[in-house]
Amino acid sequence: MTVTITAFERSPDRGKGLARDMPVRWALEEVGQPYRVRLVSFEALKQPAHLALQPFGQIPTFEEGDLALFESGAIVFHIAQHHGGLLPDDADARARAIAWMFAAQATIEPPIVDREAARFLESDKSWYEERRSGVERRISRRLGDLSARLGDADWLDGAFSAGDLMMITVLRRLESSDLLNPYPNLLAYVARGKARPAFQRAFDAQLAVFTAAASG
Ligand SMILES: N[C@@H](CCC(=O)N[C@@H](CS)C(=O)NCC(=O)O)C(=O)O
Repeated sequence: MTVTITAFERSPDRGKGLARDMPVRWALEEVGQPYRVRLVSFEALKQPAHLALQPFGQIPTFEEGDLALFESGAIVFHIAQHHGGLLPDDADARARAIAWMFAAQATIEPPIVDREAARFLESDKSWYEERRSGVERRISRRLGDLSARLGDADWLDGAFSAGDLMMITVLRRLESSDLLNPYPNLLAYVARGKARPAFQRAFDAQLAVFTAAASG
C-alpha cells in the first residue's frame, strides 16, 4: 500500500529540514518504505480537508490505506512497529527505545520550542532577555543530563533506534544556536545521525521541495 505524507509547500525553515515531516521521511528512508508527499500550503492546512487528517491544522500527516495518522512521534512509532530496523526485537530494549522517543518530544523538545516561540513572538518585550536566559538555562539542564547519560556511546541504548531518530531530530533545532557547544558528545551524536544515508536521502528530498518552490 502506498504511503502518503504531507509537508509544507514552502517550508519556513528554507530547506533546513527542521519541519516535522523530516523525522517521518527519515524513518521511512531507514526502513526502505517508498512514500509520496502531498505538499500543503499554509492556507490549505486550515481547510476542512486537511483538518480531517490533522485536527490542529499542521503537518505532517501519514496515510496508508484506511489509516490516517498525525503527530510525528506517533507516525514514526507506527513505522517502527511495522518495519524492521528502528526498534529492537528484545521486549525490554524495545520499551527503552520507545521511552527515548517520548523523552525526545516530552522532555527535551518543550523548552527548545519555548525558546523559538519566545524569539518569534516576544523578542520586542522589555522582559525578553530575562525570559530567554531562563529558557536557555532549562534547555542546558536537559542537555547536561542527556550528555551525561549518552557518555561516549554512539546511541542512547545499544543500536540506533527510533529513540535516537527522534532525539537527534529535536537536538537539530539547536544547531543554529551555541547551546550544544558545551557538549561535544551531543554534537558528535547529532553528526552521527546526520551521516546516516537514510537521513541524507530524507534531507535531500525535503530540500528539493524548497529549492523547487524558491525557483518556481
Ligand atoms: N506535535 C506535532 C507538531 C506539528 C507541528 O508543529 N507542525 C508545524 C510544522 S513543524 C506546523 O504544521 N505548523 C503550522 C501551523 O501550526 O500552523 C508533531 O510532532 O507532529
